Amino acid sequence: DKAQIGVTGLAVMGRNLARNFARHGHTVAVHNRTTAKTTALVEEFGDEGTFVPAETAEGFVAALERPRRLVIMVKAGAATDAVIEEFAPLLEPGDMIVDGGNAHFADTRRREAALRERGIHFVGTGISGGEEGALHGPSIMPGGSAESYETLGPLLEDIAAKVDGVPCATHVGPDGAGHFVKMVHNGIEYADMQLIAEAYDLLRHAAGLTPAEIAEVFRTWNTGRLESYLIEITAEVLAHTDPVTGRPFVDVVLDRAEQKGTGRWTVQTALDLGVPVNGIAEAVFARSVSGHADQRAAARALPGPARRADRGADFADLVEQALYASKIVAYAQGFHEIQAGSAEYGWDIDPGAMARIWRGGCIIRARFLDRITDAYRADPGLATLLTDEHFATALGAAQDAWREVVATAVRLGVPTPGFAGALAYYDSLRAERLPAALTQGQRDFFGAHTYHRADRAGTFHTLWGGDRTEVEV
Ligand code: NBP
Repeated sequence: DKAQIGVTGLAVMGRNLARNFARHGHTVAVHNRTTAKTTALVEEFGDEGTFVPAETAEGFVAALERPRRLVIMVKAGAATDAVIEEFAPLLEPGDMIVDGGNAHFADTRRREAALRERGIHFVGTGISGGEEGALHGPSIMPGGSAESYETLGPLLEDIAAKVDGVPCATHVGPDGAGHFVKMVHNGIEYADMQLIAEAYDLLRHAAGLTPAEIAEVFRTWNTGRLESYLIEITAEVLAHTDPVTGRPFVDVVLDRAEQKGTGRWTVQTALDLGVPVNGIAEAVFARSVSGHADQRAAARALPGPARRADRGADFADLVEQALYASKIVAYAQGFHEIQAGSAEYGWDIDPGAMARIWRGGCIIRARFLDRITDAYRADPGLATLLTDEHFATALGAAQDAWREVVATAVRLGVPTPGFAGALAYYDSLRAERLPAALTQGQRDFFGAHTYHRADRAGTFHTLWGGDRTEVEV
């Protein structure tokens, strides 16, 4: 019997995806550059389903039923190109190559166009949820042609996470749309994590709670509107005691956050698209700041307020409100980027469907995502999530607390770039007038860059070096 699907690249992700397909009753061809991994997979997990191990690329392709569905799970970048070049010549028109790695969407667009010329569907697919998700049900964001989704979709929906019986997989849009949405998903994840970190820092240094007490606060939050995987694991991490020293685990870990790059891509792409994602950018920068040990050591003696924990335990409720409001902003910015990318590349992405497929499997899975789906269902043309009725009401109710939390942080010298940046974005969007008018005046002064007037149409320049009359240009 031929295999319905094949997976090449059997490191943690590929191996678990292959097992997931097999556990769902699909015959899975498996292949890896180093054959030992293929053999090990079949030896260890062969009883979970039907695997067809292949030692060679030819053998792997021959094991697949047509049209062939071949999933690549190798290191993103040059390895992906090498594997595509290895397999594409062996395929026939109508076959599909699914790249489940963390590719940059621009690479996916390039690969899709090149393979389309050869009649092969290239399906750049965002897969979120890490190792565990790959095995038990990830969130799956496939791009590529709608035609490819007809044959591929049912298999992907089979192995995806389910929430209320609905699979966390859907066709995102053509060519690089899937990897684009996965990228923004990761950017939002960075922002969410940063906001949670700031909440912890404030509870610790402004309210004087211990990590164990803060774990309890997060556990309580996880029963309310903030209920999410990230809040849940935050409580777990904070409650953990280092077995070596007996101290809170969070106090023995080096405070230097690392990153693999998808958050950075989200911000770089946002800059190219002209989308203000300062909440996500602050999160990327916060990780970056944490890693600059030299600057941090040099700056340690700079003056600032003593971190006197002068807020009581009731401060936690204000922090919860600031966290929820800032989170709404981060998601609003991420969805703005998705909509801008969709418009730029003609992808026609349904933003509500993205929130729906993030409800399970992935790292940012949360109760809150239903609200986003509802918001876009109520108004598909929604300009910003902030003005959706539910979110606008929540922001309105939270904004006093949000300001007080940011003011407290500033007063005590606790850095909260996420909370403060999100609040500044909120205030910028709601401002009747922005000082951008002054910026335009300066630009016209030094560079004759011209300006528009609020009171009449046309493009104008003031003769700053002369008699300062205004000319229409
Ligand atoms: P890695 O990213 O560590 O890649 C290892 C795999 O790539 C091995 O199978 C290796 O074969 C293969 N490979 C390499 Br490296 N160069 C190759 C080449 N030139 N030709 C053929 N095969 C090559 O694996 P991973 O951690 O399982 O991740 C797989 C993909 O999934 C990556 O793109 C990663 O970014 C993404 N990922 C996603 C998540 C998530 O949560 N969504 C988590 C982790 C990873 P070998 O065995 O012969 O060396």
